Amino acid sequence: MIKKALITGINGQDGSYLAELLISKGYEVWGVLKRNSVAENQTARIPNDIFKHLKLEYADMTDMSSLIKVLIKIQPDEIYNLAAQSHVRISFDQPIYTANATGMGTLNLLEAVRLTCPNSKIYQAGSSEMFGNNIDKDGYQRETTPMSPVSPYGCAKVFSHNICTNYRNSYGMFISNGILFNHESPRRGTNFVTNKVVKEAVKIKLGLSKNIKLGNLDASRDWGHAKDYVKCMWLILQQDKPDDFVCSTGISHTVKDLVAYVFNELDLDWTQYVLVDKKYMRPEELEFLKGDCLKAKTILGWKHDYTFETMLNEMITYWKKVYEK
Ligand code: F7E
Repeated sequence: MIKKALITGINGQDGSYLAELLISKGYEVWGVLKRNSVAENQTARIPNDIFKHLKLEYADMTDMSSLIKVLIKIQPDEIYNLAAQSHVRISFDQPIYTANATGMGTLNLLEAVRLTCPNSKIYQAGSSEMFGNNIDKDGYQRETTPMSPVSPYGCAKVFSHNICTNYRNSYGMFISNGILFNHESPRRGTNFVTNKVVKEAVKIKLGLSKNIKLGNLDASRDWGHAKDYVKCMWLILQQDKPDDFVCSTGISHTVKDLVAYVFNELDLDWTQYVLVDKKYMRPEELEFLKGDCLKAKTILGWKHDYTFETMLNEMITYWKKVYEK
């Protein structure tokens, strides 16, 4: 029988790659879309060849009735909860909206599933932002590392993580938490640091811009490719029992390393073009992330196809194509 999957946040970077993966595996893929005043933006990141296979419905994580309506109609085998206000710095500007969409939204979904289709398997998109500045003695964060978030977004994700574990234990529902470290691609929003740096560096190279303004250059992140990470999400739901898994590369680079690599690939000296602007700093910064994904590798058999360098090279090629036109 054909499996049915429902993706919340299908128009995001991860939603679009996950939809592609599930379609290639023969799933019937449903997505929920949040209404956007520019209709084209609702599906902007979904390539045309994928779009024609999708079944899309309007729903919003803050509106449980809309979720119930969609779940009654679809009765999905697997649900991937990727919807969120996912920008950490913006979560300081819109903390209540972030708590509602990213935190309470998960509880709305869990209740809707419990009432309408309690046997559906649920994947919850957790984040390394949940750890805050906690690091284990060996320098890594892993499933057992305590969580002390340092942003409204991180706090909302911790609520979602905990309520998912609570529903799993209380009601015997199949709910698994992914704990995903930063993951990027050409489809990443250009207000996240990787795609912002690549896009602006390519514009500088082509004479279309003079400089780039950034925030904290010393923060260090564990950056992987979104295409690799959606494979991990799928594997998590193919297990016999629900569990929690870190998904990371185990390598950390500073923002400065990222900038230096991208500008160097374009034969530019980054120190000539990068300005620091307080506007892009966070009131409280998460300084260092490096994830240990041994559990995912061992139990799920998950592995990466991309490195930090091949991922950034793909992004550089993408933006060159856009601007060289
Ligand atoms: O920042 C620094 C910034 O916004 C990375 C989301 O997917 O990953 C993402 O959250 C670092 C931070 O990602 C700029 O201060 C410097 O230290 O690309 P980002 P993020 O905040 O780590 C986690 C795992 C998620 O779950 C989130 O949803 O880069 N940084 N200058 C800057 N960041 C931005 N955005 N813009 C700058 O100009």
